[in-house]
Amino acid sequence: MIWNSPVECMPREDLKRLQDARLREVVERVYYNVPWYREKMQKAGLSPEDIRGTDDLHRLPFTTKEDLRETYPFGMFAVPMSEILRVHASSGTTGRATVVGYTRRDLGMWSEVVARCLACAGVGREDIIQIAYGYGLFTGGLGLHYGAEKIGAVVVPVSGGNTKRQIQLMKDFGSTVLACTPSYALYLAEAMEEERIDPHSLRLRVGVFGAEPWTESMRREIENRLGIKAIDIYGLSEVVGPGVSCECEYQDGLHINEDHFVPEIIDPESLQPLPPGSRGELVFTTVTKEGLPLIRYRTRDLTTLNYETCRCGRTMVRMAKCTGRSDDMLIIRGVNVFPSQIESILLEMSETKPHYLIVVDRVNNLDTLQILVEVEELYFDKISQLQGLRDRLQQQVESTLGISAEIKLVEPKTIERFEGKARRVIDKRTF
Ligand code: DLL
Repeated sequence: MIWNSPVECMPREDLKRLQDARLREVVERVYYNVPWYREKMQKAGLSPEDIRGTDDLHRLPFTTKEDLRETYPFGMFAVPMSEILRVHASSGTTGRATVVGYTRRDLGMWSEVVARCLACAGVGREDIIQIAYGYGLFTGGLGLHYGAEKIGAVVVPVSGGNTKRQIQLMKDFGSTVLACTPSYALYLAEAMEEERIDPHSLRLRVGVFGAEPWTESMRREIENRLGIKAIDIYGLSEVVGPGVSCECEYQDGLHINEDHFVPEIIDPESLQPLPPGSRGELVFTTVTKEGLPLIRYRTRDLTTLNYETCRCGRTMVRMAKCTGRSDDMLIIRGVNVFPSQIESILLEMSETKPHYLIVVDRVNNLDTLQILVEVEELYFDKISQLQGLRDRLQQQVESTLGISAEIKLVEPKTIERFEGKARRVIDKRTF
């Protein structure tokens, strides 16, 4: 079902006109209400009238997470605090949190875009949705919550963690939809196997997974183990939280709610916009937000955009699954390495489990790469097989990444599990 077909299937010329008008409005609002933006625009020699539509986007200054940190906590809000109804915050790996404020209209818009995403994922009012994203300052729990209520599904607001109870509720309530991080979905699958619960005996049919990168092979793994359709949902707190984009039943790119969030792809080095179809860093301008409107916010997520109409009928542009960020790339012995490349290799092997840890270090001025990976119980006692497996993994990593790695096969369940976002890389180097 398409939640808002007049918008989601709008002819692209009409959409462009809508975006142009909304962009003009938001530029004017930030210019007059956020001193930080006014200063930036003045420095660039721009006044609001110079921006007539999305074709002028490239003239505007960028906004980064660092900018939000510098103006912590509320320095970039565009309305008085009396207009703000809720705040969320994103922890980030280092430094201060970034804080996001929502007005009543922002919260309404957020529920609307999440409702669109859930409908896109095939979720409807007959569904029982178990929300196992964390509730609290993180946007996952509450973001999914209000969107699910809007479409009229039954919401089970269980939040993250307490795996045994998650499984119990899934059984007792007959949850049909699971919303959590993909790594937690795998963890749940594993816990079910341990408790000898056949996931296929549950009513679960769809997973709405996001908040961290995951590969196509991980999708296949989750779909097979849980017997569900695994849908990718994307978002970031600064822009709104979950609901920025989501896959439809064709799982062929995530439809961006473009009437609210205007995307661009830039070269993360030169910062120049890239032509349609190029892979680069995703940048968003929020054209309707009131509390914290953002102009050209650099997500650091790497993707491509596909403007063709989807088989589902939606005209909203699709972004490819994000499997890397312009800043999670590791440079090991001068070679660019994406953790997702390593994950794909591990998931291709039937003997290994999708639980791994990448440890990067520097010994005698030489970078080292160690990959710890759990081995299926079945294989763990067979030393000769383990040796062979280690050699194969080593070769595979070397031929894919172009650098060698030390593979350490570890016993099942020895690598730390996460209820939220998984931390899979430890970089011990000091630069
Ligand atoms: O993770 C919002 C969210 C909650 C999205 C629940 C989906 C579901 P942040 O904590 O601000 O917000 O983290 C945002 O997480 O820039 C991406 O790098 C990454 N990310 C989020 N969704 C995906 C996804 C939430 N589906 C950052 N695939 C983003 C890959 C994702 N990366």
